[in-house]
Amino acid sequence: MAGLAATFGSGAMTNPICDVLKSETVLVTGTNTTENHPIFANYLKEAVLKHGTKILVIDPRRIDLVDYAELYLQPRPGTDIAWINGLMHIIIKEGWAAQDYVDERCEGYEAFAKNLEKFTPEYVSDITGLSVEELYAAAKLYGQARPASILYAMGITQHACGTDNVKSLGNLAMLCGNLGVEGGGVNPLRGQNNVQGACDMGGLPNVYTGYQKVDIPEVREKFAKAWGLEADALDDKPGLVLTEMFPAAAEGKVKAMYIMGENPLVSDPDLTHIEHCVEALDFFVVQDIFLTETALMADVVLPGISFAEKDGTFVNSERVVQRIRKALTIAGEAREDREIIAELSTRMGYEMKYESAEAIMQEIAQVTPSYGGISYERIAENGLAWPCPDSDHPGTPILHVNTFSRGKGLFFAIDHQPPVEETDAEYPFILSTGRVLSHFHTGTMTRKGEGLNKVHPEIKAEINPEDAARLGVEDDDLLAITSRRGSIKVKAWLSDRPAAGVVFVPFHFHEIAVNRLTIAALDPVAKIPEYKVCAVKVEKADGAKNVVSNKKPKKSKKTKKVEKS
Ligand SMILES: Nc1nc2c(c(=O)[nH]1)N[C@H]1C(S)=C(S)[C@@H](COP(=O)(O)OP(=O)(O)OC[C@H]3O[C@@H](n4cnc5c(=O)[nH]c(N)nc54)[C@H](O)[C@@H]3O)O[C@H]1N2
Ligand SMILES: Nc1nc2c(c(=O)[nH]1)N[C@H]1C(S)=C(S)[C@@H](COP(=O)(O)OP(=O)(O)OC[C@H]3O[C@@H](n4cnc5c(=O)[nH]c(N)nc54)[C@H](O)[C@@H]3O)O[C@H]1N2
Ligand SMILES: [Mo]
Repeated sequence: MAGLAATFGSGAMTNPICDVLKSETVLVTGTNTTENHPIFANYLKEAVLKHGTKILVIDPRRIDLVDYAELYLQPRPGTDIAWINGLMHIIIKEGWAAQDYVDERCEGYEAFAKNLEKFTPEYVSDITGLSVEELYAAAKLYGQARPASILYAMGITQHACGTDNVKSLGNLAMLCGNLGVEGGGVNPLRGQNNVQGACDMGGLPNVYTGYQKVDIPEVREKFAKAWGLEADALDDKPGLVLTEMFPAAAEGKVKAMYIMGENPLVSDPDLTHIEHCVEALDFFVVQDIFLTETALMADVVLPGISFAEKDGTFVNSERVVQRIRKALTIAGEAREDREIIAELSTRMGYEMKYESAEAIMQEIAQVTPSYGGISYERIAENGLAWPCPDSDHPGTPILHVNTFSRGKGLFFAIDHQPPVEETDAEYPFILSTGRVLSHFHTGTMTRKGEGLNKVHPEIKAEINPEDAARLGVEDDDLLAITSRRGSIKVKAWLSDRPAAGVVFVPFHFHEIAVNRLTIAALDPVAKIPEYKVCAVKVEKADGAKNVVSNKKPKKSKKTKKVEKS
């Protein structure tokens, strides 16, 4: 969001999902689409098979979508700025850039173009491991196509230079005039089912709903008025993001924490450090639908209920606000998240009462310009894409048509930045982490599904056969993978998906917690951790082959009282 907002003025997917059917080329990078966005991947396959779309995959791991690709490039992890700059260097030199579009709609071009001069194919080849020929072929495939779309996900963002990676993709799309057009765009595939909605609703430390900034006095006054408060009652200082809160807890600057629908004791980087941070808290509340690893450390657990048991809306990746409807009623003491929040607020002295989820949507529409025209009535059948400012507005499937949200699109001059932790003689492998199709994140939900556990009962480390041969390791042998921060044991899966020198481990299983190894190096703007690159050593481990169980972790001593969930 930070990268796209700086470049275009708005940090969301620019085009609808089905637009890839109209693209001449789709650049797919840092998204393992078939496993993590399988519905979207179906559109990509349809585009290739029925509409002549060409797919260019650039990913350090040979993902399944490569089977549908016109061209596949396998760069070293953490070298995206270099190859993107390299492609743009070639595109300008070959005259494939959309100069009229650039002159008319963008700014900052000169400094940007100057910076590209040194990114010659040879220089880029040195950094990325890609050949000069590969770089030319990729530049041609994207650079000559109109319209061309870019899809990306965590392989681009989860780096200490994640924001700059995103800005670089923005540069590339602007240079070729691919914004504000059907079949074009820069499209971040959002992750959690409603992460777009959570962001839209101000689930960020610096904005209210619809990205209205807390440091703008008129915005604060408007919200104060809507909530019946004094004009100056609301704080003008942005808060902390998740990855800043934990270190702040260790320093005693954050004393209490209330976590809702997040399991950071499995999902955050450098877990051993996170545990220390949580132990330093005076008071810790967790609101979840299951008793998670994180909930086990809490002073108080507030049991919530799942998506299937409540009314509301989810906003999908393409900004479409859609209804979800209550399908189940389950007896018990668990309550809707919104009811718990309202009740807490009321007990803390600010009475909050909403009769229904719909009443909340009415308030959202009143205080949020981009949601002004969204109502349950209008989205009863089909959703609406924001911005949708009033009740006659049809919604906005494509952003930045005619003009960018910020006026002109802004080019940035960006330099290659190596990963924070590079390999060396002691830690010679790059560790990359991510997901598999059958499991979701920390497994709280998917690991309770019998079918999914049959399909994917355990987690394995993908290792290139060349490395495995050197280590004397065969399929299912136990590996010890160690970083400067911790060590795990995990079975080997010999696979040519990762290149030699790279191992890939999913983070889904708490008992093989790969986040013991990952580094909490943060992007300076977005504060996203560098989950995709750290240095490890890989050894063949002795002893029994790894046995995976579903047993709950031991209760932490700190747990005082845990409500039945
Ligand atoms: N089945 C399933 N689906 C999910 C999820 C899940 O847990 N399970 N989680 C959801 C969530 S919240 C998210 S955020 C999305 C994530 O969706 P993805 O981002 O697709 O998920 P990852 O598995 O993290 O894959 C990242 C991709 O980036 C590549 N990559 C790694 N390092 C680099 C690099 O340096 N440069 C580039 N260009 N690529 C790199 C990896 O090889 C991989 O193909 O998935 C969502 N969908
Ligand atoms: N090594 C490594 N680590 C990563 C990543 C990676 O690629 N590599 N990816 C990162 C990314 S992109 C993400 S998004 C995070 C995900 O990390 P988390 O968000 O911590 O993981 P989830 O397992 O999705 O946790 C969601 C929690 O919400 C609960 N829940 C589900 N529905 C509801 C509800 O309606 N109400 C309430 N109150 N709770 C509910 C679930 O039981 C679960 O405990 O992981 C990050 N961590
Ligand atoms: Mo995510």
